[in-house]
Amino acid sequence: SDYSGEPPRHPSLRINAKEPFNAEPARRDLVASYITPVDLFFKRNHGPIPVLDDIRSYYVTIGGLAGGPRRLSLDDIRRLPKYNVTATLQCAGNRRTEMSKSRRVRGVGWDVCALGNATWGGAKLSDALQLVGVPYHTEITPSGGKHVEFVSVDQCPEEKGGPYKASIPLGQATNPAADILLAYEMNGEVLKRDHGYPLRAIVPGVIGARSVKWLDRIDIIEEESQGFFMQKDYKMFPPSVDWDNIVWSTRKPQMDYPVQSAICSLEDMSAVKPGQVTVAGYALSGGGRGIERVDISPDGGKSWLEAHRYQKKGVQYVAGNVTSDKWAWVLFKAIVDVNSDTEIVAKAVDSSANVQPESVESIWNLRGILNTCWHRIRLLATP
Ligand code: MTE
Ligand code: MO
Repeated sequence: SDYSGEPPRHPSLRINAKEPFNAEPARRDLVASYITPVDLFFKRNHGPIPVLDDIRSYYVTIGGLAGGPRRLSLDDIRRLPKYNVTATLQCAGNRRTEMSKSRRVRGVGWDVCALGNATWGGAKLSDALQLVGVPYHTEITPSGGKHVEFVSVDQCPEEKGGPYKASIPLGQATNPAADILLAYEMNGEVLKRDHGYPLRAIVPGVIGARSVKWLDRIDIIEEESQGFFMQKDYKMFPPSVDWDNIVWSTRKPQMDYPVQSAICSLEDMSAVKPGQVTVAGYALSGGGRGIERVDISPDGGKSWLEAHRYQKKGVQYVAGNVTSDKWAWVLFKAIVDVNSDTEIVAKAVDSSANVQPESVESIWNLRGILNTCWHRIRLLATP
């Protein structure tokens, strides 16, 4: 693979793999703003960043239609109604390093910052499909199409099957309320090369792996995508399955992500002066389920207090039973008293009352995805 055309990156990013480029921001940087700046947004790649020189000749091909394929230029897509959707994109591998400490897993190691919250600008996929003759709320086309496959122009290594691909059900793709975008902007700017320039899919509430960057084709197909990252990766296996007994076909590709939270104001095993300590971080859930509550324990899970949550720019706290914006994270904050060495814990509850699991062992899986266990920070009180 050729990595000579990679774009410049922010020097403060923590690099987890260089080629392909995988990096995340520092914990404190991540929660410094409600909307994650593009420079600090995590970057998750499986191959080189494609070099697309002439954008005037760029188009995305929509295949699997009754009347043959249609090409949509960027102008065609910009002429559709524009939506700005604030959605958190989270890699299924977020917090993998921590899972690997319990029992080794395979994959790029990530701390707790393989996610970011951005305002994505673009056309709705449902509108683009309607434009080419697939109406809203279509579950199956007359010719039997049931899935929408996104195909990228990027070239993943040969063993990963060439261009990056993923699919979602047609019913979701043609549902305007699912807010799936063909995005050409991120935080009000033209999408950067690292994040899919000139056009990417954004599938809110679903693991980042399905939000395909650098779109080449959108195909309506009968079966779900046979791409490597749908069939041989990003599946959640039980703790009993390891590399010697895995049968990939026994599990479905992961779609929605579960409820998650992490503390970002503190590093594990750090020393603090006895007294008040700020516990701040993020919480989010998948499938459009908002965050109902974030619980913080100052003593390893014996007692709990509820954190303040906020969702908009600045500090607009949402109290009690106000439901949160369904595709976007909430940031939280609590002040706890620390007088001796202790363990601070965070766990979130979503709008369906799903709670993060207590132990990492109970959700261990060989690929190290979806580590959503209680987030623990050990603190050493040093006067
Ligand atoms: N799309 C393409 N074409 N190639 C990729 O490697 N990585 C996926 C997804 N889309 C990927 C892709 C994964 S696993 C994630 S988590 C997100 O993009 C990351 O998006 P970001 O780099 O914009 O943060
Ligand atoms: Mo990912």
